[in-house]
Amino acid sequence: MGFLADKKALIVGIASPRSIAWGIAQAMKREGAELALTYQNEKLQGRVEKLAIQCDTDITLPCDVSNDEQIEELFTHLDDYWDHVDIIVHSVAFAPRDQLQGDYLENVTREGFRTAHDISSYSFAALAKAGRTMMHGRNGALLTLSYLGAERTIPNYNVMGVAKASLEANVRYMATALGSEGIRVNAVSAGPIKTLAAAGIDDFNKFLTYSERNTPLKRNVTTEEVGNAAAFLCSDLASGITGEILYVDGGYHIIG
Ligand code: 0WD
Repeated sequence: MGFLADKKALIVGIASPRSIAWGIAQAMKREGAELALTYQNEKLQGRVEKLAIQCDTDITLPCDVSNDEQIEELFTHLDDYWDHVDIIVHSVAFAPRDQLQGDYLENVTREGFRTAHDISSYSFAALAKAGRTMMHGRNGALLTLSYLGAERTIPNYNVMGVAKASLEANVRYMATALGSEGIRVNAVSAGPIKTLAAAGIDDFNKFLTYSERNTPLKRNVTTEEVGNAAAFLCSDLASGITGEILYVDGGYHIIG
């Protein structure tokens, strides 16, 4: 029996088989969790439905996290299938492409800043607000994905780094707000992985090569490794851990 047996996990943020959220879904499924997957829009619906079959679920629901009504409806629909949810994974980020290149101050705009923070940080709190009732009294766990650019300046990451700093603060405030309900809130700070979202960052391939050479493990991490850590953090094995940012980056964050 896996360490997530009897857990029900809602996974938000699968866009392709390369998505970190897909690595998380596979690890959670392997450990015995029952899954529900969301898709951002109709364009991604078919792809997510195919992936859902691979992890034995027919629960696929629409959710654009920039829309409060869709977030509310997500939990209304989920309630038709499940009487509670144990785990919510938020693996979503977005900033307009022109914000993810060059000189931060030349390129950042009020609108770009707002969008990056809305979709990449606020939406985590929005999911928790809407999902709180279904998680109540279940030793629930919320998990999001961050990146080292929250703490250090990384070329071209720019406003997304500022949004990730906000997301990490969100983890701490949410963990404090939900702790008395037995709900834990954590993040995995993943090393660079080639996904659709990463392709939007200028010179991302160069950075992958740089990190491969310089990381203590001398290689980049995989979505499977991030998935395993996420599954652990959302399981009862991690019952004493909340408000934590766990690095799954081959040790890159420790180098000087
Ligand atoms: O190197 C990387 N790939 C890293 C990613 C290193 C460290 C952290 N992360 C983070 C990302 O910042 C993000 O928070 O991991 C999370 C997942 O990203 P990913 O797996 O790298 O990227 P991807 O497979 O593209 O999934 C992110 C998805 C979107 O994909 P696209 O490429 O279509 O933007 O987030 C979803 C969307 O499907 N998304 C939304 N979902 C609902 N509503 C929205 C939205 N408004 N916007 C984006």
